Amino acid sequence: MVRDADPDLSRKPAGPPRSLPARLAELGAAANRWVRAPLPPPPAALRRGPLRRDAFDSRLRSPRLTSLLGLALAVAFAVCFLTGLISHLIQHPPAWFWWPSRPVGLYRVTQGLHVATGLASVPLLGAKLWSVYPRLFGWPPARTLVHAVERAGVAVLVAAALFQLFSGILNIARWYTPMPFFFTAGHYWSAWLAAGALMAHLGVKLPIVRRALARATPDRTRPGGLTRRGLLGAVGAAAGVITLATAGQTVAPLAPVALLAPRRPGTGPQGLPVNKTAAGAGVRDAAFDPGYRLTIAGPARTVSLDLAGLAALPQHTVVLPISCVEGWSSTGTWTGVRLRDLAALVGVDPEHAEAYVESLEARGRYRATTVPPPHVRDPYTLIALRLGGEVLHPDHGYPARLIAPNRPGVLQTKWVARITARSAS
Ligand SMILES: Nc1nc2c(c(=O)[nH]1)N[C@H]1C(S)=C(S)[C@@H](COP(=O)(O)O)O[C@H]1N2
Ligand SMILES: [Mo]
Repeated sequence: MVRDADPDLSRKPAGPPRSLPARLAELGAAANRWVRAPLPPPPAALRRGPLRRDAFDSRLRSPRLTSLLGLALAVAFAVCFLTGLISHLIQHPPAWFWWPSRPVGLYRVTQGLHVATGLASVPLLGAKLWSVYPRLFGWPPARTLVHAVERAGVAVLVAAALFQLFSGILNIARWYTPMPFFFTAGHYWSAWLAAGALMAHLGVKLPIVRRALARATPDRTRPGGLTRRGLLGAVGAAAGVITLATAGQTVAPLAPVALLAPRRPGTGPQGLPVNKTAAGAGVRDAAFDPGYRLTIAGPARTVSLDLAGLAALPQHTVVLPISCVEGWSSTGTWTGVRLRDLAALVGVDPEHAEAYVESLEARGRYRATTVPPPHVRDPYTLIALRLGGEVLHPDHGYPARLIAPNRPGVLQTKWVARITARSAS
């Protein structure tokens, strides 16, 4: 290959010495030529099986098909990433992060979208990978260094995307055996990997996508065979069926057709699903112990209340959902004591208070939680004693559980034993 008009680096420059920026520009140009230089071809003897020329002859595959699937997938991934990020930030809030307590069902919507877009991505990703997988056997495997780096980026993207979908589905199914790592951390960091690789991939492919979508290329599929429209319709239908068969876990009217959802609203004791039971948490004895007291500690005093003492405080009733990170949600009618009243009881101004709520549960990741000021202040935030008019079922947190508006289920601590209130300002 002849390269024209490139300055010959070996020749001494004529005239005054060049500036540093000029030298850097030359170095950059040389590096650019080097990484784009053709790599030596691999031995031709390896060119067998799927690596042989024209091993894949489906005429259904085209840049247009791949672009359409890729765009749908990019939208689904973007919604899934952003809603997942919100959920992560609520659970691990950095100092700058602020999440409101209203609207009460906002988290139910964002997390419902997170799980729905993740599940709809399964057929989209499957079809997208099918539309490009012959490239896996492209020859030569890497034309230039740049090409090799781009392919490595695609490998990271595919691996991270598959990992996200598989780990998310395993978490929905609560099947942790195949995941010998902490799901939340793995799912979170791999999401950044997928997002970064996706941005790079989009940057590289955007010109191709634009070209493929600019003009309506004729569908050159064989007569009588599956058409592009047919394939896209089937993929869309698959995504639709998956969504319909799972959305009922959070959209109550769809519950009867939620055949793929492991948890559904209205099921379980007192009409509410249960993730961890009282027996599973090892709190049955402590919960039914007549010596049970709820301890509220504050800067002014510490108060211990038995069940009669709690029942003697002003009671309030609110209608709030439990919105699990796994995508299911269910509305309950809760009655109990306002957390803000308990903060005031121990000498903390409830308008600017933070509360640390601990469970009878001795171990377990979700045995304690911090309730931030917007939620302590909110009159809907209760230490609930009753659900649907009845005394709390043991599996729903008897004798007392936290229920707050617009919060992930994992932060709605059950079997509350101790509350520490402090001023947040
Ligand atoms: N102490 C304690 N509280 C807990 C949990 C837990 O494991 N331990 N699980 C949480 C999770 S993940 C959810 S979704 C809700 C479910 O509440 P429910 O069982 O009353 O529906 O409780 C939360 N409260
Ligand atoms: Mo949950």
